[in-house]
Amino acid sequence: MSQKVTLDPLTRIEGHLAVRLSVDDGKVSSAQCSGEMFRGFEQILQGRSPLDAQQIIQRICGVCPVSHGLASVFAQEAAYGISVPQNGHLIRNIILASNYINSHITHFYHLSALDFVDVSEVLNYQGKDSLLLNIKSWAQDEFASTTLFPAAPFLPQYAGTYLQSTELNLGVLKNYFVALEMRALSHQLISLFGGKMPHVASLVPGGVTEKVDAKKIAASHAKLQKLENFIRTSYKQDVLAVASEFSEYFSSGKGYDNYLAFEAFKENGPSSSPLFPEGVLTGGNLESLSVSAIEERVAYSRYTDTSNRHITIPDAEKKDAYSWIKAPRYNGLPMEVGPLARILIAYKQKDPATLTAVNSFLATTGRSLDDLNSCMGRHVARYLELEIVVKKCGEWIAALNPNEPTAHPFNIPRSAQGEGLVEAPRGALGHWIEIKNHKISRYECIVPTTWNCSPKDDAETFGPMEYALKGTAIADADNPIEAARIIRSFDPCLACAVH
Ligand code: NFE
Repeated sequence: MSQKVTLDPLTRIEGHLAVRLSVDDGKVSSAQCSGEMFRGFEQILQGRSPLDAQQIIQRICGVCPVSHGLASVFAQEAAYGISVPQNGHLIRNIILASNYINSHITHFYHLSALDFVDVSEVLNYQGKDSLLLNIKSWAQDEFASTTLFPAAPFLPQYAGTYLQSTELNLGVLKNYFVALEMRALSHQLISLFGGKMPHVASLVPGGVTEKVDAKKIAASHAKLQKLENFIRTSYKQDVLAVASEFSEYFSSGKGYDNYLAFEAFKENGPSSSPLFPEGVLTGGNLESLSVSAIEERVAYSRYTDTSNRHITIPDAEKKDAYSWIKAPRYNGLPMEVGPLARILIAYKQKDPATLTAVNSFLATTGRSLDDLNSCMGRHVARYLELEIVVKKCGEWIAALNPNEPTAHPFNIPRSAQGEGLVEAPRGALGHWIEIKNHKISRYECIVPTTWNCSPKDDAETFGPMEYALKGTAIADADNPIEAARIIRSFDPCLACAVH
């Protein structure tokens, strides 16, 4: 039997994503991912002062603005030929690390966990935990007024199987609420050096405008300690519980096994080594990255055929196009980007912290490295990298020096161009700026979710998420929870993807 299954809008992600599945005899035979709107940030920047760039471009997204701000100042620093003092690098790493913490916790608890957790178990809670009792009392009120529970914010939720044990369901549900406090804390940590969050105010070419003092250092340590504690206990426990009980998801949602990552978290400027290395991994073979091999294809994207990596001209009526997302390709190949790409590329390069984290996970769970290429592997990779990032963030805070500057001065040249590459929480992010007569003449971004949620290209090759959905068994076409779990494992952000 052939069926069409549409997830539109796919909820509990950022932005507007529609996924259309063809299902034959209960299995996905093909998938189409559509970014459902056009935004035009690249056009907005044309003709403006380059100094506006890092502020305006952060508005692409409220989830990962730090990454867009960083890519923009990196591109400008390359264009202006200026360097950044050590404090500037450290502060940028600290705010990016806090953004990872915020983003990964949000993704697991507030976007994905409801695919695995039966929140209605709280109605039968008999214990004394005050948070769970509060949730129970609210749930009973909701249930009484609508005869339906779960209710918002836990809806919409596809029906499916959930964690078996009451204890686990209630544990993750409780942490759903604790995670809200952690998200606030991570934003406060960013704000100490970023001025505010989302959309940090302090990022400028040459460094950051915020100064370092002993009070801020002490406050950052205190906030990070609470975050680290949550990550090492609750987040770890909950991810591993879901991974253990839904172990079949180590075999589904497998991608092309093609990964790409830029360098992430450099401590000391362009020549220093990063926390996570760049690279391209295809079928287990590691290559060094060549940015010139990145192209954007538009055969099925709503852009003119003349659009490419350097040009973006919308064409809403384009025949056969089904997405506002372009199709980035590396040497013609689709690439998965994100935490799994970072972890596998660092592992292949024998990065010591990554080797320890991954090997320890494999040893305690009996999984293989190949299992990580999966829906559940993406969740695990997110947790594994966060443990590494949060530890390193403490070292960056400790290395701040109140007696040293945080920014270097600069002049904007009449004409210049620059490239800014960064690893956002969801993966490889690139910004390219061109300046003529002191104004931006061209600005282009290639964004993580543009890679992952891209449509087919001119060679009819599916995007990474489209490919990962193929072959998925769908038990109930009215509740395609299996597909939703795979889609959410990529942590898609459509606001970013269409930018
Ligand atoms: Ni809008 Fe983002 C991250 C970037 S995703 S969340 O992470 O850049 O494409």
